[in-house]
Formats: sequence, structure tokens, C-alpha cells
Amino acid sequence: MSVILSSIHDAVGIITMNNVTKRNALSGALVNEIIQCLAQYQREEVRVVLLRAPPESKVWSAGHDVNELPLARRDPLGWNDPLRMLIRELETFPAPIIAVLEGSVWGGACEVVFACDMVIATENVTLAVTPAKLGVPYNITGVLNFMNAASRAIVREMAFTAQPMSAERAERLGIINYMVSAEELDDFSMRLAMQIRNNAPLSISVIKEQLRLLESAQSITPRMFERIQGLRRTVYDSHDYKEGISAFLEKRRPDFTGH
Ligand code: LCV
Repeated sequence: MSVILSSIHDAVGIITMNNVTKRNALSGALVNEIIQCLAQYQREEVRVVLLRAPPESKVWSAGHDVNELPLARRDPLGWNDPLRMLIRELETFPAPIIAVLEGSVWGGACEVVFACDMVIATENVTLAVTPAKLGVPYNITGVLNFMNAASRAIVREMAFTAQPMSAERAERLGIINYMVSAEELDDFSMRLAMQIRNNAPLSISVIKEQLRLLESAQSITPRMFERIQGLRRTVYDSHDYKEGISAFLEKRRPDFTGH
């Protein structure tokens, strides 16, 4: 059974993540279907994409599928990890993607939201950046995406506390574009999409790619890269990494020791 729903209305594509029993955890299966759908949208010259969960969802996405994280001694967020593949597809899709949020957004799903071009959220939305809660060493481009989404102090607060941030505060901080009522979400999202849809698609796709390239333009030396990868390895080789994943799977609180 498909874990997404898809429809196209007047060159506006709507992808609904629909694996509700698993809270739209970003499994390989769900990610692959989104990627295939985006490829189809590119062939059909879709001009705007709305990425959403079913109406009135309590959880937009629970983030990376924790069952698919390696238990130890392997980089959990390597190049071919489904979450990493999805982020790159969203960033390079040649038309704007609008995250239409209802419910809670967790972990890597926050980065999915930040990898979209704009964000509209209902008042009940929360955003929780969770590597510190699970004991996961987030990867370099993921950290850069968080840095591009919020200010220095806010990125640190979200990363170190792993606490959910309200849509109201996220809008006030410019992390999301609009907070609207649940009743107006659909009409508001479609109105915004049509504003974009009626503009010049070539100009928009080139501006989107320019923004991506310039946002990612960071001077990082091989020595810096190796240091970061070495530091990350100490995390995913650690007791705490295993403990964080095991505690989640065993539905208990983790007991982190710092080793
Ligand atoms: C697999 C899940 C998940 C899930 N994976 O429903 O950013 S990083 O570095 O942390 C990155 C590695 C990452 O994104 O990690 C994942 C971070 N996500 C979270 O910490 C959220 C984990 N999930 C939850 O806290 C709860 O599931 C929420 C609050 C989202 C929903 O709670 P609710 O009570 O409504 P359940 O917890 O009962 O979950 C329903 C089913 O979805 C599975 C969960 O195991 C359960 O499956 P079973 O019915 O088979 O027990 N599920 C939820 N999240 N991230 N599976």
C-alpha cells in the first residue's frame, strides 16, 4: 500500500505523507515514494509543491525512522541514508516546495521542513530538533541547514534542549513564514502556491538554485572535515548512542553516561 497520496491541480503538486500508524516516520519506503513523486512532478513540469500530512494530523512527521538507524559503529546519517537523500531532493527540486504543517514535527523532519522553501503552520504545530535526545551525531550538511534556518542562539537552544518550539514562537523568529488557523490552512496554502505558480518558472527555479548554492558556500578545509567526522565517530561509537536508540526502541527513558 502506498504511504503517500499525490495530486496535481493546475501545475501545483500536493504530496501527503500518509503513514499515519507510524507517525510518518521517514522510513526508506516513505522517502522513496516522495522522491519518485517529485521525479514525476518534474516530468509534468509542476511549478509548486505542497508537502503535507493528512488534515488534522497530530504528528506531521516523527522524523528519521529510528528502526532504520544503525545500532553502533556506523555513521547513522551517511550520504545514502534516506533522510539525507530526501533533503537533497527537496533542495534541488527545480520549483518551490512549501511545507504545510499540522501537528508535531520531530528530528530529521525539522530539517525536511527547513529544506523546503517556505513553511506554513497551524497554531498546534511544534518543532523539536532531537539529536541530543537520542544521542545522535547529526551530519555536517544537516547542521548547516539548521544554521541557515535560525539565529546562532536559537539553533543552540533547539539543538541542546531538544524541546519542541511552538509555531507562534517559530513564526516570531522567522523560522516559518506563516502561522494560520487549521480552518484556513488549505485555502491559505493554495493561494500562496498560486501566487508562485503564476510567476515565471524558469526565473524561480534559477533563483532557488542560486540560493541553494550560495547558502551552502562554506569554506571547510579537509582538516576541518576530518576533525568533524572524527568527533562524530566518537558519538556513534559510544555507549550513549546505543543507549539512545535502544531506549527509544524499548520505549523507556535513556540513561546517558557521557561515554
Ligand atoms: C520509527 C516511530 C517513530 C520514529 N521512528 O505515537 O534528528 S535526529 O538525529 O534525532 C534523527 C535521527 C531523528 O529524526 O530521530 C527521530 C527523532 N524523532 C523523535 O524523537 C520522535 C519519536 N516519536 C515520538 O516521540 C512519538 O511517537 C510521537 C510524539 C511522534 C507520537 O506519539 P504517539 O503516542 O502519538 P506512538 O509513540 O505510539 O508511535 C506510534 C507508532 O509509530 C512509531 C512508534 O514506534 C509506534 O509504533 P508501534 O505502534 O509499532 O509501537 N514511531 C513513532 N516515531 N521516529 N517509528
